[in-house]
Amino acid sequence: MSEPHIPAALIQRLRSARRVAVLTGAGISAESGVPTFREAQTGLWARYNPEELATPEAFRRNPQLVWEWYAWRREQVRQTTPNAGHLALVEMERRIAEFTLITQNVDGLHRRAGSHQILELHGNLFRTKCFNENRPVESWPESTDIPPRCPQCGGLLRPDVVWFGEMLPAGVLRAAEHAAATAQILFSVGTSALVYPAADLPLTALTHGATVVEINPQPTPLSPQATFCLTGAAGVILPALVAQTWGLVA
Ligand code: BV8
Repeated sequence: MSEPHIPAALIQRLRSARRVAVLTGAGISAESGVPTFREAQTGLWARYNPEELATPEAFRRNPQLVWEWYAWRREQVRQTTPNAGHLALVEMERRIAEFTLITQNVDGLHRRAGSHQILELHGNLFRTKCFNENRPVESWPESTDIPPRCPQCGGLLRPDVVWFGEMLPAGVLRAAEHAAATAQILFSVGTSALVYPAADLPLTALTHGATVVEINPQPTPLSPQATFCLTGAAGVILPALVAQTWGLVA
């Protein structure tokens, strides 16, 4: 399949850009085999809607079910590897003076790919915290309890992710808003642009005069406002963008 054509105007802007921000969603991990957030869940989890499971209410109602859903997702992610889309962003970070990678994903694949300047808006599957004290817990005694208990207070442990209805980590969100407000180019990659406040970030970039580039196989609510819409998979378009901008072999 021939390499996708990237508009020359975008290549010129990216070649001369000093400040670039990238917002990624579940779509960038799709080619690694991690199902996107709104795709039907597989097997045991098919009958659950992620938006109903990813809430504090669901955890209070059935902590074991929610803990086991995240344990299943951790296991799924452990068996995947970063894909060409993640790796293209690692190369972009090397090429841009001030680069910020803002991700909604909790799978940790950007860090495993080699990205450094990462803002995890919604936390990380592989970090655990105490539901009562709301502070990270690195380890806890082996036990058959599901969820396991906090070694300090005996409360339930939970994944250190941001659930629907929960506030995003304030410092991370502030840094993401600053990156979006000061970027010359903001890429929105693999996100349905439905979840807030993350979905506000490309609009913040637009109101500050940035070029906003959407990379997604389907249109989203952001598409009509984006400066450029590159339709397709992140794992195909991002390597082509890097190759055509900086002359690398894709
Ligand atoms: C908050 C962690 C303040 C957990 C996630 C009414 C009442 C209460 C709240 C709200 C409300 N209205 C709005 C809100 C706010 C709410 C919200 O936005 N709801 C939405 C559903 C309307 N947001 C919140 O609650 C946030 N907190 O606002 O606090 C507050 C507090 C109380 C009351 C009001 C406000 C917290 C949001 C964070 C939720 N946690 N994840 C977990 O993962 O288990 S969000 C979850 O959705 C994932 O992180 C995911 O990243 C994110 C967004 O989804 P996407 O990444 O976009 O994934 P999706 O599947 O949707 O799309 C994938 C895209 O990829 C598709 O477009 C597809 O075409 C594309 N794709 C597919 N293949 C590829 C591809 N792209 C590229 N390449 C491919 N190969």
